[in-house]
Amino acid sequence: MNDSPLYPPVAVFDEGMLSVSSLHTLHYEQSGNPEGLPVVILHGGPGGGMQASYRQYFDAEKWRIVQFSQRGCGGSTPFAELEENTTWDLVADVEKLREHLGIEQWAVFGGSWGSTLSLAYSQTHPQACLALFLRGIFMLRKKEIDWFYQEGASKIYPDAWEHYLKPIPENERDDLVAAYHKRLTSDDAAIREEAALAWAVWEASTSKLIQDEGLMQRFGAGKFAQAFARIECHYFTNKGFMDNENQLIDNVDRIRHLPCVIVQGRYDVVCPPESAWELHRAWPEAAFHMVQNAGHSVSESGIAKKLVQATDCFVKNGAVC
Ligand code: STX
Repeated sequence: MNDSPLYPPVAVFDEGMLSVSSLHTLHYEQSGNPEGLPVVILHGGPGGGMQASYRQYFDAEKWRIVQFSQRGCGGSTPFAELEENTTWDLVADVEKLREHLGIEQWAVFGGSWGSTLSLAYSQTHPQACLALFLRGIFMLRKKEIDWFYQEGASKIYPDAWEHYLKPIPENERDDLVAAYHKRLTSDDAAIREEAALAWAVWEASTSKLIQDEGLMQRFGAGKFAQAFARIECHYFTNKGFMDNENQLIDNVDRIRHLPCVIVQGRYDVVCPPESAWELHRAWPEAAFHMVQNAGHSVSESGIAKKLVQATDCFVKNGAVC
């Protein structure tokens, strides 16, 4: 019996590489119905890369699903590149892709860092957006970074935390993001790789309500960690390239007219519910779902169910639920 809330796997009908600067080229894919309602999927990290499974949150007969891998990750090139890689570069890239595909307006779907980028993009280009589907809210503020990379999540996962601390000598542990940044940008590939692996496995160890060994292995395999860890740490070191800490909350008024749904796992240790709650308070018109039996991951069934329900509602009725 298949009780997954997700739609079945969806085939790609168009794929390409879009040059967005003299340095960066993005890999994108379109799936679903070419005549359907357009949606762009913004993946997490930053540096996580697009996944085929993200398409399964949409009815492929009704949606024109657009995905791409953000600068420096997935199939985008150059791999793990930090130059010309900022929040505002990515916001401009989303617009370049929309124009390249001849789409007037689209819905925006993003979780975790994808929610950060969805807010930054829609607040910069509200006229291009139809609706927002947000999950595992992350606004890249100091308290959010500190909780996960310095002290907080450490108390819930002390065992995984030991592995995260391992590459960093004791005398550098008062600023772990800075200590990691130094190693992730080292000229020595072995130092970069050790740090990237420990950083990525920490996130994989804490992403689900029930720890998933398979996810830990996937985050630790191949080149994934190099892009994920380097790009995340680069963004966090630079405070997300925001003008101020509360920018994404303060600018909610720019997007408040848009239908929006916020889905949050109660036991999300990577992006704790406080941020989703603050966004909900700043934007009470947005539908808000606290999923009681879920952590951070988009694949957890309670989260997936609410997201599929929301995309179904919007494509049928033009409203979120
Ligand atoms: N970063 C969390 C985030 O955006 C703080 C994220 N965590 N895991 C992911 O993204 C992927 C599943 C996309 C790798």
